[in-house]
Amino acid sequence: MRVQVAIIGSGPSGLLLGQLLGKAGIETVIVDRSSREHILGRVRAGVLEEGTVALMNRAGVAARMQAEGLPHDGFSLAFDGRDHRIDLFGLTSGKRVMVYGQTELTRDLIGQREADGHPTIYEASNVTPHDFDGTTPYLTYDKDGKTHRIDCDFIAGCDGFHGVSRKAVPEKAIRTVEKVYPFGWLGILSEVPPVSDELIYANHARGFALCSMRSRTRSRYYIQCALDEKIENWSDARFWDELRRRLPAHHAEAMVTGPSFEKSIAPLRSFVAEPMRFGRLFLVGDAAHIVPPTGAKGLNLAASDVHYLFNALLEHYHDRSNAGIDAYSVRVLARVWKAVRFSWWMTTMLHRFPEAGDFEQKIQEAELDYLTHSRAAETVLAENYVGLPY
Ligand code: RFL
Ligand code: PHB
Repeated sequence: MRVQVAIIGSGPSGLLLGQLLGKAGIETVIVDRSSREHILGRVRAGVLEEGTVALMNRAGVAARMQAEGLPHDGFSLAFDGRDHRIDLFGLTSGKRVMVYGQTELTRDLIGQREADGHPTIYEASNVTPHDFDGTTPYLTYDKDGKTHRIDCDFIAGCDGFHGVSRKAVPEKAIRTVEKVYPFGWLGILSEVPPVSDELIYANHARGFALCSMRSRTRSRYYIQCALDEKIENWSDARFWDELRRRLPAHHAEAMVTGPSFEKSIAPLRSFVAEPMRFGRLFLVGDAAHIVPPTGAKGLNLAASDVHYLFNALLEHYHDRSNAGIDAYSVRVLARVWKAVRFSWWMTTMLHRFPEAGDFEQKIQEAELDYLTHSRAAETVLAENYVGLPY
């Protein structure tokens, strides 16, 4: 098989890139190690920046998101028993975010790819990129007892943090920077109406809590937990009790509870690999960078990477210019590092760190107090939360 762009990974970055390229007449194949069912069943992010929404529109897959997604103009910072609303819309001259689950976005992209007849190979093992430092790169993978080969012009490594693309790069050619946080998030999904119309990010002595949603009837809630916490120790009743204790009383009293149908623990880390291009191999999304979920940036960064790579490939194929390809890594990393900084800052401001002493605690309180009394400080938060421009 031969295509112009071979994409490793059928997550949001691989699918969105494939869809944009397909619409522009550039041939792709997507190769993923997981099954279609597994990919459609993953529960992850929920908040889309306007840039991500615009890319979904450009890819021609925005109809259901526009109909069912929930535009949000603000969110609450809850601490000291009260709410402080961050007026995203007012602070950013009219920008907002869209609450729409990554699971739904993935479903829309896979549905459109299938309708358009572009190929995806699921359950491929030993996917390996070859010769990307020369002019004739190719991928190999095993399936049905055979090894297959895909020749291509470029390889997009959209295969997440645990993928093969980053690992295929010689160690001396890549630099990684990492920070692991001393806690995780325990999250549930439940078919109950959200406690509030807007998201609530809560700082509490017992630990951080987040009230999010997937629709007007489906809630997504998270609590900060210890890294060695075991999911079996968290009955639904224990989760609801702990969540209520971390929220201001009026929210705790209004909370509707019910059985959870998804429950998982995710560790928190910041990670960046530099550069993000190696000859004809590009790293995209989680394959190159991870942020803690507190700023809702992971999926949105994957989308902005796709924006830069798509435009670079368009320039290559349509304008015969490699300027965008040569600039890809520098452009992407400039935006990535600002989101890494913002996600770290939100995480630091809102979580309880096990090793924090009186000094760290007082600084955190001062940070929240400043934020709630300075429009300039609120504007910085809002501008980053809705997403820096690209
Ligand atoms: P993905 O979504 O991880 O997709 C990668 C795809 O590559 C495939 N793959 C391979 N294929 C072939 N060969 C291999 N060796 C392969 N290894 C992996 C995988 O099967 C998969 O289909 O990366 P992508 O597309 O870059 O998208 C990034 C986003 O998924 C990610 O940034 C966010 O979901 C991060 N994230 C969250 N972000 C938020 O903004 N808010 C959240 O609440 C939030 N929660 C989460 C998250 C990420 C999580 N992960 C990665 C474990 C919760 C979790 C649990
Ligand atoms: C989610 O809805 O899953 C979600 C929302 C906001 C975040 C993180 C996760 O910051």
